Amino acid sequence: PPGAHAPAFGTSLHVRAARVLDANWTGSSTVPSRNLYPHQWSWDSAFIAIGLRHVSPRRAQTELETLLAAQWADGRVPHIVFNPSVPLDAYFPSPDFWRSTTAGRPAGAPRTVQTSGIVQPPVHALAAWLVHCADPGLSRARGFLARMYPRLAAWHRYLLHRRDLGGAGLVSVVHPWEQGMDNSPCWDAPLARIAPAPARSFRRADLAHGAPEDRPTDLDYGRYVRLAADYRDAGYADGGGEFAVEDPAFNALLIASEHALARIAGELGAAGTARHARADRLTAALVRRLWDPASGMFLCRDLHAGRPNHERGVSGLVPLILPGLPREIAAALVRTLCGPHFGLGGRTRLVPSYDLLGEAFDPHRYWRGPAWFNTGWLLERGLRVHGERERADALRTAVLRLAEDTGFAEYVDPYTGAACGATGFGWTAALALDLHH
Ligand code: 9YW
Repeated sequence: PPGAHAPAFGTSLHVRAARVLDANWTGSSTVPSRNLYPHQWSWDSAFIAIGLRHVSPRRAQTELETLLAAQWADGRVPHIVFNPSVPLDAYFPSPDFWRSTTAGRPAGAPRTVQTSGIVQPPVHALAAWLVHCADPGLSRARGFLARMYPRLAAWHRYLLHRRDLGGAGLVSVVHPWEQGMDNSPCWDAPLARIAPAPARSFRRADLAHGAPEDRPTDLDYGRYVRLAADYRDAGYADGGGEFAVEDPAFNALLIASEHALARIAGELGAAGTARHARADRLTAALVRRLWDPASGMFLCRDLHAGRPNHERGVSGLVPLILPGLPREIAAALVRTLCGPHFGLGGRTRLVPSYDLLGEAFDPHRYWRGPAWFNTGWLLERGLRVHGERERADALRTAVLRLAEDTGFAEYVDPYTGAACGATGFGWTAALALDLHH
């Protein structure tokens, strides 16, 4: 049980995690990492708010309010909101790359803040609901959900209407950065078609803070830059790009958030039934389109290739968070999670981001093998939702131990638990805090 070691390190975990969140707080939002990522990131903020609600429900509300204040008129929530007081060369690509406030403010980008033009997974409605639940009195007094609801609804509308590029009801990402698992081997095939931007045409900032062998390669970056520049040059209009992928985690998070939005509507006195029904239809589309019985998990679908991609990424297990998943699919996902490809309860300390037996597996390189705490948190939740209490408890213990032992690392070697990337990482601290409560 969680309480088993709580007296010894329980208090200190709370205090240490809260300290990380304090150190990363800018006054209106929380940076993922002071050195590596000195701005506000979209899905990071959602995860951070989920943990922050245990320290300060007020700050957790502000976190989401700040992000949604940077929403574009077409409904998209940008993946980065730039902090104007941070020097331009601290992170690449910087505002002068995205040009959101120049060139006629494409797609209704906000006037007063600079943002990127791509998106990240829609964890926000789920986060808003959980933040509300932490202190409903404060939330009601501040009209938190009433102010969030129209923005969250417009965000989901953007995704469901502008991003249904495959016409099957699911949302597509148009850049690997949108899905959030930047250099996952799932993107190797769709990225191979993209002509990389010349290395001399841009300067990476990440290598100044991260070990090169833990980060994406220069060739990956060339392709990221080309795709993002093409999207920008098309005025951020959707539908014409060379990269379009239906991803299981992105869509599962949208579905979970649609269910949360239904609850938010209920709290505001409206009926949530239509939203729950839509979430159920999306779940059915997810199963129809991305479920692969042979591998016992969900796969990405590359729209340009017109077929599923057979690389096994942890993204394909994330739909376990959905309570409405057919029983036999949930059972198969649990088997896959605990089998040789992902090793839960076996040889690994935390769930890897990619197939342990995959050809591209690398225990240190970013999303090509290392274990991340946000996916650990999501799978813990999924196991619990589907009645796998013992496994959920074990995963929870592993997340808490590793988060604390590594100083809240960005990601870890799934076998040894050794820290990789940044330490004092926002969502690691926040999600450990959440699991601790
Ligand atoms: C980068 C901030 C972001 C995360 C992404 C992660 C990484 C940015 O950091 O991307 O420069 O590599 O891949 O999921 O939101 O923590």
